[in-house]
Amino acid sequence: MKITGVELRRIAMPLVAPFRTSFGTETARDVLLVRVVTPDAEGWGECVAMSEPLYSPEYADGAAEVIRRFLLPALPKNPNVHDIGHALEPIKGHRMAKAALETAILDAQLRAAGEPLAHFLGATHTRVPCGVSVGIMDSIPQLLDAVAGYLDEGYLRIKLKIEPGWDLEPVQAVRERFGDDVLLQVDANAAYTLTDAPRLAHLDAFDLLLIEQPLANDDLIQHAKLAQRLNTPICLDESIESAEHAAAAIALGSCSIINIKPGRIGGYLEARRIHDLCQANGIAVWCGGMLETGLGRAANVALAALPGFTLPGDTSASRRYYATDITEPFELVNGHLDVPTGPGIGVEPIPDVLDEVTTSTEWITL
Ligand code: NPG
Repeated sequence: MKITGVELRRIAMPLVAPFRTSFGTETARDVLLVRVVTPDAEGWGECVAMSEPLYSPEYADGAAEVIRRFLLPALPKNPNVHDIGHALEPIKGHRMAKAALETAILDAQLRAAGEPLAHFLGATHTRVPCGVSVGIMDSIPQLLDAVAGYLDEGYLRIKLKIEPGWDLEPVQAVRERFGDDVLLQVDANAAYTLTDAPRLAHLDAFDLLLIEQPLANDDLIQHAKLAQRLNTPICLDESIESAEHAAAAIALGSCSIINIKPGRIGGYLEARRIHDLCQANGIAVWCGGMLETGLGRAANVALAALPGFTLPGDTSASRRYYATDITEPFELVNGHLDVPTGPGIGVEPIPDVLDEVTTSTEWITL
């Protein structure tokens, strides 16, 4: 498939409410979009890098630079999506930048062939169960109000962001107010060390689905030690950047669940490899999110429809984050999102809305 050129577009998307995690507070999402143009079709990829390297070493300006300076020149002349990972291999890291470019090419290729992404990936469901991620709040009453609102909207699972100083009390308050039937999990974004094991063990009393990424990204051994001291299953997110990392974590006993974020681990083909590996090893997976617009959300929902995704994902409705999405909004129906059925990722940006939020565009002829 010949690529005529690539557009790098930056958009600024205000969030409906600040989103606080152990690594910072977001009030708006600065997103890099990649549009690949071929004679037959166009394809979109959303880069999940944030504007600052606080969650991972990658950041949006850096991703744009890596794409224009290193990834585009490394592409084969007529790339097929299956060759891209190999062609980009010599460039180390930068998995968010690689994922955005590969997804745009995959989308263009599938649109040209008339094939939906969900079909290409091997999806077995037509809708996916949805959870919601709830940020750190200023007070417990504020948190309880937020959780009540999400449960009213129909979310099937609640994930609470935690950090030292905001962990046992909010979890206990949510359990007391909403009962033991609510599917509940926590996400520490690497905010603890192994010396916190006694405190984290108190979470066992609350029958959580999982605790996500309690320790630092490269602490696979420490996670394995922590797993022996907790009854709550450990789920890894930041630690898993590839299928190789997943294999190491499984072999070491560092986790029993993995959060797959395609935009962070190099794209949907690598995401499927991790899914297949986990399925073969009896490890449950679920689909994470990074505040994607409708473009990234559409592709995540397609992935979440694969058979090994047995836990609800952070595949929330568009309005969880954005008053106006750049695509038709994803809406919750009985706690589920429908998997798009159109060719490629199955959704398009709405031109006027996209123009309104665009802060810059750059065209690169190939
Ligand atoms: O629903 O899209 C979503 C966000 C879910 O909590 C969520 N994402 O650590 O998993 C995370 C967190 C995140 C958001 C991480 C943005 C990095 C950037």
